[in-house]
Parts: sequence; C-alpha cells; structure tokens
Amino acid sequence: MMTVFGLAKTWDFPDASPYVCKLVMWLRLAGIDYDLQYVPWPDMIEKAPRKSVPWIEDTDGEVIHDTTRIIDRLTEKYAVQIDAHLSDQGRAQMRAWQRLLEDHYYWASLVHMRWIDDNNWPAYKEELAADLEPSPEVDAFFQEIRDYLMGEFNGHAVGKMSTDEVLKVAAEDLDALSDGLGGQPYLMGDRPTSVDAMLYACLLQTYVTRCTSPTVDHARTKTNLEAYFNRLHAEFWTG
Ligand SMILES: N[C@@H](CCC(=O)N[C@@H](CS)C(=O)NCC(=O)O)C(=O)O
Repeated sequence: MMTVFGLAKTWDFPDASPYVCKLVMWLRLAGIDYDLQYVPWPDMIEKAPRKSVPWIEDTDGEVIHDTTRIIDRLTEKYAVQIDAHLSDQGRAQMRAWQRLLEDHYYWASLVHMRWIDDNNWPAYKEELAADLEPSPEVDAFFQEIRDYLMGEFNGHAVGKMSTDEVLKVAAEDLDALSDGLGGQPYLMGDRPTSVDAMLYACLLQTYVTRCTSPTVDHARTKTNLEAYFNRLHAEFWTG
C-alpha cells in the first residue's frame, strides 16, 4: 500500500499539516488506499525530501513530495478521473481557488492562528509536544520551530500586515469561498474535484480547531461552508 508521510496527529485532525490533510482527503476522493505514517520533528527535517510534509512512497518505491506534484503524478499514473470533466475555464478557476487556499488562506488563517497568535500558541505547542517529556530542551526546540515559522510568515505578503489586516483578509477569503460555493454541493459544481481536498482541509482546521480567533468566528457565520464541511466529513471520514 502507498505510504503517506506526515508530521503528527493533532487535535482531531489526521495531521497537524493542512497539506497532509489535503492529500489524504484527495486519496479518499480518488479511491486510493494509503497508510499514513508520522515522522515528527526533528526527524522530519532529516527525512523529508524537501524538509516539508507530506511526501509519499508508492507501492513501486517511487517517492514524490509536494501535494500538487503528488496529485498530478498519481492522476497520470492511475488515470484518476475526478478532474477529467472540467473545461479549460473550469481548470483555470480551480487553480485560482487552489492558490487562494494554499498561498493566502493557509497563511492568513491557519498559520496565523496557531503559530503567530500568542493566545493560541501555548495550547498548540502543548499538543505538538504531547508525546515528549516536558523539559527546557523541548521548550527551546519548539520555540526554534515557532521562530522559523514566524520568519516564513513574515516573509510572506500577509506577514507585512497588522493583525487587524490579517484577520480582515482571512475573512475576505472566507467570504469569497462562501460566495463561490453558493448552494453547490462542491466548489466546482455538482461533482467533487481536486480542489475540494484543500478546501476540506482548510475548513477542517478552521472549524475543528481548539484555537480561538475572529477568523473561526467569521467562518461560523458562513453556514454554507460549514454545511459543506460537515457533509464531506461525514461522507469521507466518519460515515
Ligand atoms: N507546497 C507544499 C507545502 C507543504 C508545506 O508547507 N508543509 C508544511 C506543513 S503545513 C511544512 O512541512 N512545513 C515545514 C517547513 O516549511 O519546513 C505542498 O503542497 O506539499
């Protein structure tokens, strides 16, 4: 069976990383069996081909990293049809949603509420370190990772914004996603497509988080997004 390498089970997510959640959801949408194995820090940095999760090792030994590359390769290798019905315009629209989710919402919402917001960091760190014996070394290690993530956040466009601005643009993303979804069952219409995997992952880590944030409060006002999330969750995870 294909192995997916992730970071750690966190709260009620299959993995701390939204990208791992995206990939395992995509594999479920595509009907491909997988085994999720965790490679927590610091081992992940040593073992991951690009120092980030997820990566996969397929049954034939092929190793692939980066969710978009993994999905493209598996689509080709196993003739996965979930996006086959999309027109060129549909594919362009799907790409734009993907970029909004991965290059914007991920930072303005998910990274911000867990890694940057001082109110949520202690609880998140406690969860990340749950399997480790508490010690000053463990504290120092997670502070180092937080500093690294803060550096990445600051180097990103939203990192230049005030907290109020970050919360505003995260809310705008949710508004756009809610309006884009409208009353459709899936983001691209009547059938699930690859982008539903990342939308599901982002909403999972927004609705099922233990962080408190105006972004989470705003997401709760988007009843069509919450209903979409609950439906996919029931269909593919708990059903
Ligand atoms: N473009 C990559 C992004 C993966 C990514 O950013 N993973 C994060 C976890 S959510 C990570 O491993 N970060 C560690 C690092 O950047 O060193 C993908 O689609 O797989």
